[in-house]
Amino acid sequence: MQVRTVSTTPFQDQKPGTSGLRKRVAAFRQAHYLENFVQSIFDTIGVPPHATLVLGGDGRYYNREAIQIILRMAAANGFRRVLAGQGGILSTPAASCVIRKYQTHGGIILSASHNPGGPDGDFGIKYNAANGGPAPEKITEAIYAQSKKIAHYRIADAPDVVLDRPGDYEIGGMTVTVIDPVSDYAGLMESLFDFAAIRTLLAGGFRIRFDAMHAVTGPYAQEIFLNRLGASADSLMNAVPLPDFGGGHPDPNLTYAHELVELLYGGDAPDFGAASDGDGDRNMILGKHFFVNPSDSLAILAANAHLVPGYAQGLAGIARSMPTSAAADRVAEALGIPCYETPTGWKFFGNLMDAGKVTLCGEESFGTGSDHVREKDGLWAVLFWLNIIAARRQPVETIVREHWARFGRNFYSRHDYEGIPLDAASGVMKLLLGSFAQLQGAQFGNLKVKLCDDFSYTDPVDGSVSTGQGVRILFTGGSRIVFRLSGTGTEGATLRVYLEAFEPDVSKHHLDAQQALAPLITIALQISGLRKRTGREKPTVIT
Ligand code: G16
Repeated sequence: MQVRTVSTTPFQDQKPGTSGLRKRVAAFRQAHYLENFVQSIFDTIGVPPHATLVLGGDGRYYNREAIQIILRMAAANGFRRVLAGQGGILSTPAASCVIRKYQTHGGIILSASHNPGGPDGDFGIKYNAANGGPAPEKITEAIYAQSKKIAHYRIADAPDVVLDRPGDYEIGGMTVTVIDPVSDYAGLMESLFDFAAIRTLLAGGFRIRFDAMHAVTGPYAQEIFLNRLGASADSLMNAVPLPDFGGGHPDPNLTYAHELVELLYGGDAPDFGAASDGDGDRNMILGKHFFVNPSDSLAILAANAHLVPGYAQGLAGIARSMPTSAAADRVAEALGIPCYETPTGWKFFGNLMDAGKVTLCGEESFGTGSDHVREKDGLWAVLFWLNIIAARRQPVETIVREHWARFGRNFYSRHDYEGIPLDAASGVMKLLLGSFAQLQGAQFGNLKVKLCDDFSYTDPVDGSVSTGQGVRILFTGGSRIVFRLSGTGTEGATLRVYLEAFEPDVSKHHLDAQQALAPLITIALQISGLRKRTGREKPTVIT
């Protein structure tokens, strides 16, 4: 094998965000851009003798080309084997599953998650460690530091590997094992959930609709829902993965999954609806004419986990990201288990799961998962819900309303201001950070500020500290407003405003969330001056 050492100069913008490096496809196609970042990963993690790497992506535009480059670089950097998904495909949770099952030296996942794809869309890359989870901050920081001083990368001169058939292929002395991307994952799902009960539910006329949004979960949903659970073919929509997601925005929320939302809110609606994102780690759950807020979803899964075979032995604990509502905290309290509050980003859950401190984790950003892998997992969440419904034989809405009646309702909403100028966004954050003294103890109508801070987190397992994780304005009585800048966008800045109010009174649970949160929305706009600074009258997305 001919290995070339190629001289290169650093790019200064390869800082991983909330979940890996995400940029426009055009940025990744610049000469040496992908290669520099991949070499920075290999230089940082080291390549022990006989190491195996997992490699796959969500199939978006540029996936195939990037896979071939990474294979040639893996061979040149001393990997003995790469497990690659057939066609270069692996959903993010399936990649995590494969890393863990085959105990590899981690894996590289190519995805920009819910961001649009295509030649003018986004691309992304991240390294997941040997536990199957996104590399923790100390590794991503080290990769970034390396990317700023990189001087050369290594790549083998070798032809493309055929990725379309499972089997072993040779590239420069390294074996590429092309694996079926679905089977390991589907087997894991079958080991956790009561497939027989779900099959009976579906056979009894319970109608579901799963929207794969032309992204990676299509083939997974086909195998699990149709082949293994006997759902009818019309249970799936947009199930053919496309490199540009059919021109859509593969983000399972009320705005971007509108096709599914219209069905579930229309006449003759199915009983259950769900959608997943570009790389299959997010989920949205809908009942007939009913939306399940992701924060509530985590709490409801936790409260009903005893009905699911894989979790019937009990939960060690629950973790949620800071902006996620405290609905799960109430369940943890009732179950007598701990609840951890981490910064945004699945990477913060890894240590807690590895240490056996938590079983379920969740985020307001449509992510839920458990210690079965080290990523959030869209189809897992859908199956968890179906298992609960099969056991309780109640509609989604009834399950949610009964949950609120028992635990109280955490009214919750997130307002996103997407694509605003960076200086306007940082101006808002700076203003808020400078207002703490003034806000502390301030009274707004019947709401009094109890505490404001810039959230920081000390990992209880390794003691690492993460600061600057979002501005919290906490009110007496449990209401709060959180301001945070997104770490996943590629264009300008996205300012997120998270709003939460706790309501124990069941007679008020029917209220619309925006209505219930109206006083907090007014305060948020007032104290941040965001309309003036951003020129935006309304959020781009409300969930
Ligand atoms: C990623 C992270 C999540 C995070 C989400 C939103 O999700 O894995 O942990 O909650 O981004 O982050 P932000 O608010 O910074 O945009 P995904 O699905 O994009 O990988």
